[in-house]
Amino acid sequence: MKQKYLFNVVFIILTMVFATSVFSKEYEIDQNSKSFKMDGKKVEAVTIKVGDTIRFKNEDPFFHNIFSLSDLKTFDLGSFPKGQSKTVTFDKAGLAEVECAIHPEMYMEVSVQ
Ligand SMILES: [Cu+2]
Repeated sequence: MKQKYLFNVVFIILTMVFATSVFSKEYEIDQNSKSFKMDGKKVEAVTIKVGDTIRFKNEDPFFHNIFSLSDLKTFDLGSFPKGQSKTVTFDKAGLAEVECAIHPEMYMEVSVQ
């Protein structure tokens, strides 16, 4: 009886992991000319789904430090140079404001649905 319960728990966890890996997407948002860009175009807001990941990639010849103080997702990626990237996975629905600690003019919103 206990073994069957354990089996079911493991099965459910594996199914969830599989579903997340198949259906979640990774978006790349570049830091370029002190702007957030996606596919070469400046973005001030993006809409993603719960479970999706954003890869923040620095394409500028100087450091950026991407962070968010939002209730939805608080993170601080630290300073990183050109060519490096860091990822953030958004696991709840809501709105996150994303900024750069070095360049106050950099700002974008991530809407997680
Ligand atoms: Cu910056």
